[in-house]
Amino acid sequence: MTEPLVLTQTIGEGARRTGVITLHRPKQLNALNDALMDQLGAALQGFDADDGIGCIVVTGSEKAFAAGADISAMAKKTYAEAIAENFIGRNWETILTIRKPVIAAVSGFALGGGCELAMMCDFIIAADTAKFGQPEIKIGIIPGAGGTQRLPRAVGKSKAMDMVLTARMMDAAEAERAGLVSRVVPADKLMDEVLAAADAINALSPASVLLAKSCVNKAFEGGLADGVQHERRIFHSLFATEDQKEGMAAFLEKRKPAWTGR
Ligand code: DAK
Repeated sequence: MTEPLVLTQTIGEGARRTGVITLHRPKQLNALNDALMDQLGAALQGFDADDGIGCIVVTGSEKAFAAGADISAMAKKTYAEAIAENFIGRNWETILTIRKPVIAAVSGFALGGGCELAMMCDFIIAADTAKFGQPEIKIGIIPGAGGTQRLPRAVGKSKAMDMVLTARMMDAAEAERAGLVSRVVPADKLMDEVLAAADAINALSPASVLLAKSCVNKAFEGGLADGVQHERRIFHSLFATEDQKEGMAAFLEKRKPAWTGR
């Protein structure tokens, strides 16, 4: 049997646990190829469909989250082949269809397609060893999995241009200052911190979690007016749930809410 390119495990005790997906091509620093992206997509969809899972974590190794798209698999690709195969579009963006929160736990290199994959997650928690970059320009291409669009939204135009045009790497401290990552933690505490964040999410009302995620993502996809209008509709719709009644009643009664997911 061939070795899997992603490893999955379920962590936690409560009614909703955390699904952890570990990218696993250690010798190639988790360089992303089609087979790995197919397996990642299947693992994400499996956890998304599992009622016992509240939150999903995508991580890599200590040395690399992922060092980019696999250059050896792309080197000879022609323009006609890239179009015919729908390269990237076919299976690299499954993560964008996942409704549950997906946290990227990044240690070491997150370069090229690896940085783009991390940015497709809902938020990034980084080890102090993390290094982010879009170095594609050094190999005669440009970022092709959303990097030119998501990086400027995350860090602003000037820093994104700097990274995309010079191919320089950004360390974890700079990534936190720039807003690319939500927190930086010591490398040996990375998974503890990420699993604690996931647990905090697992304890919340599943409906508000899914809808809050979709609203924040809306801010990234369209214009401000559309986003605010979308948020208003979703906000109104939450008043149809039992969890809204329970959450507010619990606050007023100074007790913990008992979520039912209804
Ligand atoms: N692809 C394939 N193999 C890779 C790789 C990659 N991206 N990155 C590393 N490896 C392999 C190395 O070749 C080496 O293999 P062996 O020689 O041992 O067989 C092994 O991993 C260990 O790497 P190093 O020996 O280089 O390790 P170091 O610690 O010295 O250096 C490094 C680590 C991350 C700085 C270095 O490996 C590096 O610069 N890697 C390449 C980083 C990079 O350029 N990444 C961007 C890839 S391009 C598109 C859409 C999207 C994309 C493209 C097109 N279209 C829609 C058309 C996306 C493109 C990319 O992501």
